[in-house]
Amino acid sequence: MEKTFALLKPDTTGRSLIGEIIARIERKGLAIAELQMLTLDETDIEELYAPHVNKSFFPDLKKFMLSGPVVAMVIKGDNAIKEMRKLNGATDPFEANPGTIRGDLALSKTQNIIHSSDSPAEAAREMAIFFPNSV
Ligand code: FUP
Repeated sequence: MEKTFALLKPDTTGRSLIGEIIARIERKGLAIAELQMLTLDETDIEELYAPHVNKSFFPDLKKFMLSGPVVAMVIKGDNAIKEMRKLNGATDPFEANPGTIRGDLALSKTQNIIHSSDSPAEAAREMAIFFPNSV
């Protein structure tokens, strides 16, 4: 059984879409193995987005990620990493297909509802940040 890390962003909590997103994940057959609602600080954001800290969009991304509570989760199931990426859809909601979380529910490349790990190495790294006892 593979595990991945996912994070519902401040637009999800602000728009009361937590249930909508978790329902989609569960309907697919994936299981929520760990879940925590929290407000990130700057260090959390810099750790989570370590590969992006020097990108031009990072200041706006950081401001958005600080703007409200998030829901951190460990998600478990066959091919969980790739299945979650398919459920999410493309990073830019304009490119994301209808039927995906971002395609159905978002308009902005920054405010795009959900993050999930893109590889086994990133899944392990990101789970260790938020759920150090579960890895
Ligand atoms: P994803 O793995 O689909 O979340 O996307 P990336 O790792 O490419 O991007 C990380 C985060 O940076 C995305 F959630 C959204 C944000 N981002 C922007 O805000 N602007 C951009 O131009 C690209 C990415």
